[in-house]
Amino acid sequence: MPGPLIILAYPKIDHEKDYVYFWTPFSLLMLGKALLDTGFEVIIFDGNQASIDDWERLLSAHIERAIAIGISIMTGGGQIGHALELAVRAKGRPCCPPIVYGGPHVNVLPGETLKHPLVDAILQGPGQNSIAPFARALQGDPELLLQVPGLRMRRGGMVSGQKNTPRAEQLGRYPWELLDVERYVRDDPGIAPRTLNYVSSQGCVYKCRFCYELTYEGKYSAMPAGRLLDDVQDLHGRFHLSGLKFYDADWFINLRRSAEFADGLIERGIRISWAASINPNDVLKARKHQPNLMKLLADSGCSRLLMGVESGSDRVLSEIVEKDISTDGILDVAQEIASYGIRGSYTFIVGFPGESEAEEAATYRFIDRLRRLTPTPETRVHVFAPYPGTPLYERAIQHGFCPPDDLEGWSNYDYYRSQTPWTNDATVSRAKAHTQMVLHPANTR
Ligand code: B12
Ligand code: SF4
Repeated sequence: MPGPLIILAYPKIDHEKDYVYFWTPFSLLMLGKALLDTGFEVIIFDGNQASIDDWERLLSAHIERAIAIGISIMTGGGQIGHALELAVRAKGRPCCPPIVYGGPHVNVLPGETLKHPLVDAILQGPGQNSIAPFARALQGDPELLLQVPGLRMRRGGMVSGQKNTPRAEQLGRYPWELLDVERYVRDDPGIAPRTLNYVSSQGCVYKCRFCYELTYEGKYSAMPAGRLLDDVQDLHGRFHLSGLKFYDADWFINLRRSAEFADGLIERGIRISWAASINPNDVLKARKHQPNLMKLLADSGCSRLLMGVESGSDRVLSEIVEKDISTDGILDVAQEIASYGIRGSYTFIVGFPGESEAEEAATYRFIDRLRRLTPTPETRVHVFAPYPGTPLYERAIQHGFCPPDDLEGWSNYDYYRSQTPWTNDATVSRAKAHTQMVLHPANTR
């Protein structure tokens, strides 16, 4: 007999037009796994795959036996607005259980989130640590709530749980049965026709000053290569995958794990194209500690590496971003990547607080230089948007940026539009003009 039910919702994200990539709600798969392992029943609603009418149907069929609804939110992309719409529909039902929110936005602005009348509780930090204790506490002694990691909840007065210590346990062996996986398999140009996304680590060790990974005590931990290989082998066979796109913040932090994974793909004969993100300093470190890494990656099917270059100005890189690398160093790394036939996918940010027009122009010149490499790299330019909790957010406020102060305000916030007084529509147009992605169909491996 199924246990008590938790409904987990990943609200829709309003993506830019013609966006070609695809995504899977890993946050909810991780929470789902923790709940299933402790005897709860779970339903996942993915707003990127289903409509608001589907949500209404789900509520009609299941809300009466649900003990909680969990909703994931990140800052921007309209996701918070869609989350509130899901909450309004649920609250309109007479038997709505408590609605708890988690995710990147909650991790950085827990107090502000909890102020909203449609929010009953928040769980800050990795939800795989907190969701099952929360569900258990809802069923039993309210005193148990005081032990739930990361909890803040209005119940009579304010109830606060313990601190949720970041650690990335329970990664992998995701409960794919909670999703219709075929709907997430995608022809990803630059990887392969049957590509699925995957997350194998949490956190980052670098300290780029605009990045969310610096917030909420971001700690790094990753699945060991062997376990990751077992999972990939299983997925490859089960869903006939030809491609894998890692969504880890930086997949290459542990160089030994990276080499073992690539080696393992070759040894086990898993023929798959794959892509992941890398910090340029990983490549420099690999030259010392894993000198054959790049060749191994290419031999194992790595077809694209995504790297945040951020700027073509050495002053911006060192004084504003703290990227710990110069433009010469980045060019050297990009040349190495290209020399193994791996396509670079390089992202940039313009409009940093204190960046001059000449420095922005240097970024565009640097992009032109990188695009002379073969294979021609993809380039994507974003306009700086200060994200709460990051060091550059504070600096942006000093430069005159006025942040939104409620959930609705944060919903329509992203880096495809000008968010600061020192950028404008022209900054956005220049950024778009230098964004060039590979859009032709993927090659089969
Ligand atoms: C994949 C991805 C996307 C996908 C979709 C997301 C998806 N389905 O997961 C796409 C490509 C659509 C996307 C878009 C954007 N993204 Co994005 N994305 C990511 C990425 C790379 C991976 C997300 C992921 O699966 N992580 C793994 C899971 C396990 O981690 P998690 O989501 O944080 O979940 C954990 C906790 O947060 C918590 N949790 C999460 N949900 C819930 C819910 C409950 C109830 C509970 C209790 C806990 C909980 O528990 C989870 C397990 O530990 C992350 C970076 C990263 N590596 O995390 C950025 C990230 C989430 N994106 C970010 C941003 C800013 C964006 C954009 C808004 C960028 C923009 N344009 O301005 C856009 C929005 C859309 C638009 N208009 O363009 C930021 C969010 C920062 C913030 N303050 O919210 C991140 C963190 C990147 C960064 N380092 O800055 N993104
Ligand atoms: S390397 Fe990437 S994920 Fe890590 S702090 Fe820098 S921008 Fe963020």
